[in-house]
Amino acid sequence: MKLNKLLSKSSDTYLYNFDLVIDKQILDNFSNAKYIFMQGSMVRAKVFATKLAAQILNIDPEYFEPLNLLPCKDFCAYKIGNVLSVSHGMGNSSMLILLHTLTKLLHYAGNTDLEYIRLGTSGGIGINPGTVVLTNTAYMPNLVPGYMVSVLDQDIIYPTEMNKDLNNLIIKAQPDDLDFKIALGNSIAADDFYLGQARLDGAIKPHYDESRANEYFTQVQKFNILNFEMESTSLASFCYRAEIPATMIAVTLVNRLLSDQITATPEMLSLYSDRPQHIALNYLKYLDIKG
Ligand code: R2B
Ligand code: URA
Repeated sequence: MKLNKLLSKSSDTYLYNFDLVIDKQILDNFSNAKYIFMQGSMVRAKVFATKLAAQILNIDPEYFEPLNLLPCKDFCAYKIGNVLSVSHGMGNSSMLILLHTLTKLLHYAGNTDLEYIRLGTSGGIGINPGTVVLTNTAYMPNLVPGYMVSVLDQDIIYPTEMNKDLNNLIIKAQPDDLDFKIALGNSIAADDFYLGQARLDGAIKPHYDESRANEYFTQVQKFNILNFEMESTSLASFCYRAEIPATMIAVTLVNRLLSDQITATPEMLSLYSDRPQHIALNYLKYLDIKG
């Protein structure tokens, strides 16, 4: 892990975005962490914490309610053994706030060896809904691999490669009889669900028509880009720079070559959304995590 050398536990005592005053109890709560799983929604982060307790620590869910370690309204964090289940909100800006704040907290709590994995949903490109994509490299919508940030008066593009060894290990950890497909490919993180993802059904009129959107999809597929979502570029570039192994496991809810709208039933959507968690649990069981 390679962090800002100017970080100082003694002067950085209040984490604004977590509304958290750092004291000994808080540092104890976040010590001995290794595997950090991030999801957009707070509900899903809690559901995953319950599954972790049941399947990794053999705790009967009937007698266990996961405890949210954060007092704020915007993010939540549950710790089960050395696994953290946190929420990151929607979009790169929310993800970046979470990444900076959580990484500082974990650093102050004495953790030196971390892995960050986003479990998410996405729009598939040329693959069947329900397929789960592990990301190799995150792209911007303009098909540049990297993440452009405007800092001071400069635009800087940072690398966005996810960790290859981590991806391979996650795939190796899956049983042969998994009843859905996993694909390794690239992802686009857009700043928007609609025009940023080449949809035609947003509230404002796009400057492109269907045939131009289809040309774009043809280009996208040449880069082995398999899905659209909204956080992979910030996650990949942050972790690349911080030297934290990271990846994204995102299920696809729709095949964007066939539809803009997500038409799967609530039952199917719920089944699909469980899949990244299922893959993560297989990975942790393979590693024989006891916490
Ligand atoms: C996937 O789903 C959300 C948008 O609906 C966004 O957080 C993402 O990356
Ligand atoms: N999340 C996205 O960002 N896009 C989709 O199409 C589905 C989920």
